[in-house]
Amino acid sequence: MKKRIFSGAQPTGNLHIGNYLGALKNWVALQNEYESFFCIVNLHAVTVAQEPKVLRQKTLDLARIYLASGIDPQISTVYVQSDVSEHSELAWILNCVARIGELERMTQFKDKSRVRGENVSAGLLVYPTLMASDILLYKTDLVPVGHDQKQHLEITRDLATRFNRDYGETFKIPDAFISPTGAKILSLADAAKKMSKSDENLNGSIFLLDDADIIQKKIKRAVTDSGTNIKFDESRPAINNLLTIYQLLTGKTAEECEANFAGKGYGNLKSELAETVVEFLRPFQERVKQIDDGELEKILKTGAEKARSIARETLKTVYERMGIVGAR
Ligand code: AQP
Repeated sequence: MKKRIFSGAQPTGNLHIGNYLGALKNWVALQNEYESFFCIVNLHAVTVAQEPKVLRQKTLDLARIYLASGIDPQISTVYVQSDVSEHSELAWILNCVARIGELERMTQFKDKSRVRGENVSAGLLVYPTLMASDILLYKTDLVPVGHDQKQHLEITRDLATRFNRDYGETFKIPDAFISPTGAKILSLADAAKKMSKSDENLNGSIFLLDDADIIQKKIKRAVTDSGTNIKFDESRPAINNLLTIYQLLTGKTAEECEANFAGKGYGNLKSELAETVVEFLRPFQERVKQIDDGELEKILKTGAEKARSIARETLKTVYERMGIVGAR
């Protein structure tokens, strides 16, 4: 029996090259080795207000992006989170297992609630319990995510362990898969921040659907530093970041990348990187356009049916263990 992976992305804003390099690229690489579940987590998206029409559209657009990235629906299960109501049902149970204090300590909650002040939904606080449900329903072995989700994986493990202790062995304890390179792609405009969909400064992110002209402008404007040589060096995050994107898209080794830019200036790095990104995204964007609506609907329906059959079994065990029985 193959081991299982689960992962997902939110249909909020536009996916950027950080989402691709930190998550989707690894999903594609792992899908042959693992039984894979890739979810469009639209219920996570509504932890902050979304325009209904836009959310509906972005949900389908994100499914197209999964497929264009190389997720193969013949071997992987691709579905929308709200189509499998067991995610919400288990989230309620885990809300009752989680402690308010541990949820309040989550960095993502602290960061996002600081920006929103009074206007913070209870959903944002319990975001990690919904994420834990996503993962635990499938008895997931491995969760490929970017570095920003590491803490949410840890709380998932804690909740599963606590439930198992209190109600008997039920959940598999999942491991995070965080790639050593690309798990935290930084903003091109501010190397102190990660590249982010919700960043108001659009120059910080290369979106997967940006056109060639915009990509070139954004990379040309990217912040650098006062040094001159082009080497991987974590103490020079801006250059390190540009080189990392270049390395991951070309598949070259770190030594090959450094040799390629030996004796060259930042201008060369930027123009070669821009060309690399444009050449990578051109066929990707073509594939996005070619995905047929009817075909997509079928893939998501089949995916939801498969996911539901597994999720239902896990939830049944959870209810039995807890003594939750109804009249039907
Ligand atoms: N900058 C990043 N570098 C590497 N990986 C990243 N991920 C996000 N940002 C980076 C990974 O992408 C996957 C899907 O992310 P998500 O849709 O759950 O959104 P997020 O983690 O909340 O990050 P975003 O894209 O920046 O969105 P906002 O701005 O809305 O918070 C995850 O595996 C994530 O780790």
